[in-house]
Amino acid sequence: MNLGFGVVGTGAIGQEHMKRITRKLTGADIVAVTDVNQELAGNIVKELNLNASVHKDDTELINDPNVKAVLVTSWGPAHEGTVLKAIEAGKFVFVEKPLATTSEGCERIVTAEQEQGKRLVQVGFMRRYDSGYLQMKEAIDNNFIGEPLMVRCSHRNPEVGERYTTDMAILDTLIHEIDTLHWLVGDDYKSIQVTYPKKSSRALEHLKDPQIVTFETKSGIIMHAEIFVNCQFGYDIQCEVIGEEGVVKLPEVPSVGYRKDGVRGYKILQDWQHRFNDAFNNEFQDFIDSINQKGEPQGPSSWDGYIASVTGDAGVRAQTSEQVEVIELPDRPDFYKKTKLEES
Ligand code: NAD
Ligand code: NAI
Ligand code: ISE
Repeated sequence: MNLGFGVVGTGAIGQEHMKRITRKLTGADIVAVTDVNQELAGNIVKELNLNASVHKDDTELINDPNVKAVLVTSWGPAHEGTVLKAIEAGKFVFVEKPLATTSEGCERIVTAEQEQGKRLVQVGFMRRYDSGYLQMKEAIDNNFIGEPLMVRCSHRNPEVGERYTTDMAILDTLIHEIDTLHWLVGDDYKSIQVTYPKKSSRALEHLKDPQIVTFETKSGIIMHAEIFVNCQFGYDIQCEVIGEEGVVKLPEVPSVGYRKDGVRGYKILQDWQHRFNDAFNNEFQDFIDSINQKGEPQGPSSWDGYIASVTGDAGVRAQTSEQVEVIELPDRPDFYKKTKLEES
């Protein structure tokens, strides 16, 4: 039987995910939706021609017996409340990042999930499903470049709006690198430092942009991450791991090469939707298949959401102090033993 999704938050990414579940993937249907903007929720049901109930809020949606998995794509501050209610009802949850906006909130979720007794939650850290990152991880795990020593990466968005604040560079944007980099090299973070290069004149008054983040891991790997969210030219994600015997680099997204007007070039993507479309498809198909075939999700867990949040908090402290901030990570409980993706 298909997995019945109830969607909480039918905004930009909620609509994207609804389209992929109904049009691209197999094994699941959208059976219910809700949004604080009820008109928006009703309109998307009509637009996609879905046989889905429109509920007044997340509580009513979670109590709908047709809903077996809750897709949380509301804005970040609303995630924790919905995830906790879904766990209490024993329903599976796919929650977009962040798991919750505070590490205390993430801890409450981790505690509730363990008390409930089995893994129910997967967090939307889709880069672990991107074929480029997976190829890099396979090479590192197979010792192809020897011991990793350094990492260099960039997370560039063409521009951001007025609501984007300096801390969001860590909590909304770098959060993807925070999750991906330690997974890639199989190590834990020890410290984080933020430095500010010359500010771009394209950044709004209130925003510090670009920023450079330096992580050190427990084994001594140094990782430099550039966050530049007004870079103008495109959505550009770069990553390179330098090892004792070689280097692996994230592949560029293929695009048609051209020669025109004296230029030899390639187009650069402009948004995360296109850059990570395949990764989003893969993460959802894995979530659906794991639940349908094995009875629980196996992708990034609420523990991964929690340690990303603890690391993000240290990053925000480092933005203010401009000093090296220690990252105190709790031990991983047996309940959150390594997932298949991490073992592969
Ligand atoms: P959005 O503002 O377009 O959509 C959010 C929707 O949630 C809105 O329609 C809003 O009305 C609704 N909403 C808010 N609070 C609600 C509540 N309590 N109950 C029901 N509905 C509620 O936002 P978005 O860009 O779609 O982002 C949503 C989430 O997705 C965020 O957590 C964001 O961090 C995440 N996101 C992840 C990625 C990624 O690359 N993985 C990319 C974009 C967004
Ligand atoms: P959005 O603002 O377009 O959509 C959010 C929707 O949630 C809105 O329609 C809003 O009305 C609704 N909403 C808010 N609170 C709600 C609540 N309590 N109950 C029900 N509905 C509620 O936002 P967007 O861009 O879709 O982002 C949503 C989430 O997705 C965020 O957590 C964001 O971090 C994450 N995201 C993840 C990305 C990724 O790369 N994985 C990319 C973009 C966003
Ligand atoms: C957004 O929420 C995302 O998750 C995107 O992947 C990221 O590139 C962007 O900076 C965030 O705002």
